[in-house]
Amino acid sequence: MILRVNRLLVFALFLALSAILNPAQAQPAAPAANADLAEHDAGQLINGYKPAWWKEAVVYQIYPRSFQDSNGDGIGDLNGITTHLDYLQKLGVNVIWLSPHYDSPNADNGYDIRDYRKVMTEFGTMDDFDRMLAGIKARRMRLIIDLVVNHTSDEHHWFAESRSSKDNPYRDYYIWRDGRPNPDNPSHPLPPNNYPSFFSGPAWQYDPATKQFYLHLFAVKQPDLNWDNPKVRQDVFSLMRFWLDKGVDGFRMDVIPLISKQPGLPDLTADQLANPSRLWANGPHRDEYLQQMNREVLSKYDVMTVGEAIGIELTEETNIVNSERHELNMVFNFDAVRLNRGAGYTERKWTLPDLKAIYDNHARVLGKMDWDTVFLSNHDNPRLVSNYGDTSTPEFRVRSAKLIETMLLTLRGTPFLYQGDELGMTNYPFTRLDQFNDIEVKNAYQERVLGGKMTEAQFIAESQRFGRDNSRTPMQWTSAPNAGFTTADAKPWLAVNPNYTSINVAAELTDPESVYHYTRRAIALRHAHLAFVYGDYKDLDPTHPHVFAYSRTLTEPGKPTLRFLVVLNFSKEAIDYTLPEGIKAGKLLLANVASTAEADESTLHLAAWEARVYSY
Ligand code: TEU
Ligand code: CA
Repeated sequence: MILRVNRLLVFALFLALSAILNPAQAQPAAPAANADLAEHDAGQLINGYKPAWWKEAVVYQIYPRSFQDSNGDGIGDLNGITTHLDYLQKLGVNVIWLSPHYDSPNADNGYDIRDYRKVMTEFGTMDDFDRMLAGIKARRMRLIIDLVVNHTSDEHHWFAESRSSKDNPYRDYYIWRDGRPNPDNPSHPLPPNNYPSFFSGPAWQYDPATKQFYLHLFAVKQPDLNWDNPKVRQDVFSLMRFWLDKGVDGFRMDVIPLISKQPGLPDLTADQLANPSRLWANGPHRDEYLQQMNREVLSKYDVMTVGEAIGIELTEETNIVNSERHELNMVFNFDAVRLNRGAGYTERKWTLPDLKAIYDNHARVLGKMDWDTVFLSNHDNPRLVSNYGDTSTPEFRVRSAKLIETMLLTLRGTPFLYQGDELGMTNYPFTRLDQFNDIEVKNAYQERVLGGKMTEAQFIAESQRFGRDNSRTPMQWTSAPNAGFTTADAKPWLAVNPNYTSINVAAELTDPESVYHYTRRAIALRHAHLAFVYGDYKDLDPTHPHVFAYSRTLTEPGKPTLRFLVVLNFSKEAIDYTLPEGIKAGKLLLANVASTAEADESTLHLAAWEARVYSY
C-alpha cells in the first residue's frame, strides 16, 4: 500500500516536472500496458534492464498509401487511418509507425520528401494529421514517424537552390562532383566514381545546369544530403523538433547509417562492390552525427528511435544502440528478414537452425545496455506468411501465420508487425510488369531484362516472390468490391489482392479462430508478462531441424522465477517432440491448434505448423 502511494506521488511529481521542463509533452504519459509492471518502482532495473515504454511496446507499421482511402481517390490517407484507430487499439498494439506522410512527388512512395513540414496532399492536411495524432493519444497509443534524411526529393527547395548554381548557398547541402574525362565522348563526362545505386544504374546523375554530377544512392530523384555540412544537420534537427513539438513519440530512421560518406569518395574495390552498404554504412562521422542529434534533439524528449541498420553487422550494432553511446534506442537488423534472399530477388536456401542461430547470436551479442527489434516483414519485403510460412493450403496459411506471430511476439526485442500480417495477407499473384508500381522493380527491369541479363518470365517470377509491391497492396477490410479499402467504383493505386473475398478484417473479426484474433491474444499475452520483454532468452534445441523451442525466464531477487516455454513446429509434418533437459511443458497459455495441446507433459504431439506457449 505504502509502495503504491509512493509510486503515485512519484508519478505525479514526474508529470509536473515534465510539464515544466517540456511543455510539448505535457499530456499524461500512457499508463504501462504491462500488468506486471505495476509491481515495479520507476527506475528499478528489471533483470538488469532499465525499463522503458518502448521496450514494452508492440509496434504496428502503417503504410498510409495502402491502409484506408477515405475520399474515393483510390489512395489511402490520414483520415482513413483515423477511422481505424479503434481497430488497432483492440488489436492491442500500442505504438504506430507511420511510413512517410510528407509532401512528396512519390518517385519512391514518399521516401522522397519535397517538404518536411507539409502533409502529402493525397494523404490530407496538417489538421488531419493533428486529429489522427490526438485520436492515437486518446487511445493511449503512441505514434512514431518515418524520418527520411539521408536524401530528399530532387523537388525539395534545398535541391532546387543547390542545383541552380555552384555558388548558391545551398550548393553544399548535397554532394556535387566533377565527372571524370570520357576519352570516347569528351562532351559526356563519366561519373565521379563507380558507386552503383540501390535502384539500378550508377549512383551519380549529371546535371547540365552546372555541368557536375550529384550523388543519389537511391533513385535519381533522391539526391543524398551532405551531412558533413553543419547547416544540413541543423536543418534536419529543426524539422525533427517541429514534429516532436507536435507530440509525436519518436522516429523510424530510414537508411540512417548512410549519412556519413567516405572521405574523398574513392572507387569501391571489387570486394566492396559485392556489398557496398558495408562501406557506406560505416562512414567516419556516423556516430558523431547521431550523438549530436541525440544531444541536441532526442535527449530533450521522451521518445523512441529505431534506425534502419542497412550495412551494419550485428557485432557493430552496439556502437549505435548501447545506451551509453547516446545514439539510437534500437535498429532493424536485416539478417533474419533477408535470410532466405540471395542477390537481388533470388531465393537462398535456409534451414530452421540458421534462423535459430540468428536469434541466438542476437541474444549473445546484444546485452543489457542494448535493445533489439524483432520483425520479419515491412513495406520492403514480401508478405510474412508467403515469405516464411506456408500458403500451400488455406489451413496451413492460417496456422503458419499464427505460428510466426507467436514467435515475433515472444522473442527478445520490441516486435514490429506490418499492416495486414495480422490477417495472414499473402503475396499478390503478379504475372505482368504493368501490375507493378515500385521504382525498384521498374528500374531493375530496365537493367536486367532490357539489358539482356535475364528473361522477362524469370524477372516477373522473382519480383512476384520478393518484390516490395507484395506488401503494398491495399489492406483488406471487407468482402465488398475493392476490399473496403476504397469505394467500389474507384481504382485503387495498386490492385487489391483477389483473395480479399476470404481474407479480410470483417470476416476475421467474426471468426474466433482467425489469424486476427490469435494475433490479438498473442499481443495480450506479451503485454501480460514482463518475462517476454525483460526475460532471458534460451534456445533449448538449436540443432533440431523442424522444432524451434525456447524459454524466456525472468529472475528477480526475492521473487519466484517466471518461466515461459515456446514450442514451434516449423514444418508441415506432425512431430512427437520430447522436450530437452527434462523440461515438462507446464500450463498452456496459447496454442494455434485447439485439440492436441498437452499440459504438464515432456513429450508433445505437435501437429503441422503447431505453436504453443506454456508457463512452466
Ligand atoms: O529501404 C532501404 C533498404 O535497405 C532496402 O530494403 C530497399 O528497399 C531496397 O530493397 C534495396 O535494394 C529504405 C526504405 O524502407 C525504402 O522503402 C526506400 O525505398 C529506401 O530506404 C530509400 O528511402
Ligand atoms: Ca484518399
